[in-house]
Amino acid sequence: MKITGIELRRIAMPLVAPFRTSFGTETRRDVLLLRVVTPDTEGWGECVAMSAPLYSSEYVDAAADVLRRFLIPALPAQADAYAVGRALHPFKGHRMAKAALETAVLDAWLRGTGQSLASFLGATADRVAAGVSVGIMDSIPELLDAVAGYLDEGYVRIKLKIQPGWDVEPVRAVRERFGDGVPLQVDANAAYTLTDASHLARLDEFGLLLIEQPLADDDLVQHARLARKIATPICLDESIESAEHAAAAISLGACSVVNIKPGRVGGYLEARRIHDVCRAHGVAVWCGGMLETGIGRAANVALAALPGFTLPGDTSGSRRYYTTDITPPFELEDGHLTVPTGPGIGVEPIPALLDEVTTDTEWITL
Ligand code: NPQ
Ligand code: MG
Repeated sequence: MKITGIELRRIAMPLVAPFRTSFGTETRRDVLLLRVVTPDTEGWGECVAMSAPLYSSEYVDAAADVLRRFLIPALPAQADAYAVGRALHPFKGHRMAKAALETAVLDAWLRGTGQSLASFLGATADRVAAGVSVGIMDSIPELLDAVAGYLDEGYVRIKLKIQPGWDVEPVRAVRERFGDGVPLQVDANAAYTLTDASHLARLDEFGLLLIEQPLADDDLVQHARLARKIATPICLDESIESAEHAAAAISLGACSVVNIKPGRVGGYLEARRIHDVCRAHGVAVWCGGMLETGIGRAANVALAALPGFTLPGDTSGSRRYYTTDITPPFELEDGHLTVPTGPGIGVEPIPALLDEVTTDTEWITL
């Protein structure tokens, strides 16, 4: 497939409400979109890097820079989806930037062949269970109102963001109000240390599905130690950047569940490898989220339809984050999202809506 050029497009999307995690509060999503153009078709990719390097070392201006200076110029004249990974391999890190580029090429390529991303990846489901990530709030009543709203909308699993000072009490309050039947889990975004083990063990009585990334990103050994001190299963997010990391974490006993985010691991092909490694070891996976627009959401829903995705993901409906998405919105039906069946990622931005939120465009001729 010949690539004529690539557009880098920056958009600014206001969030429906501030989203607070242990690393900060976001009110707006500054997203980098890539549009790969070929003589016959085009393809879209969304870069999940945040404006600031708070979730990981990547941030959106750096992603745009490495794409225009190194990654895009390294693409071969004839590129299929597998060729992109090989061409980008010499460049260290920058997985979110690489993922966006590989996804845009993959989308264009699949549109050319008429195959859906879900079918290409090996999806076996036509809909996926929708979970929701609930931010840290100023008070317990405010949290309970938010959770009640999501349960009313049909979400089948609730994830509470936690940090020191906002952990046992919010979990207890949600259990007391909504009962033990609600599938519930927590995400610390690396906010604790191993010295907090006995405190984290206080979560054991609440029957949580898992605790996500309690300790630092680079601390697999300490996660393995923590796993022996608490009953709640440990799930890793930030720590897992590749299939090799997943294999290491599993053999160390650092986790029994993995959150797969294609952006964090360098793309959907690496995400599928992690799925395969985990499945072979009986480790459950689920699809994480990075407040994607409909572009990134569509591709995540396709991935979440693979057979190893046995836990509900952070694949929420569009309106969890955005009043107006740039694609036709993803909506819950009976607590599920429908897997797109059209060629490629199966959705496209609506031009007028895209233009309204665009802050910058840059065209790179290949
Ligand atoms: C997580 N996501 O699982 C992430 C973290 C996260 C849905 O909980 C802007 C962009 C703000 C990306 C806040 C969810 C974000 C972000 C949190 C990602 O750890
Ligand atoms: Mg997480």
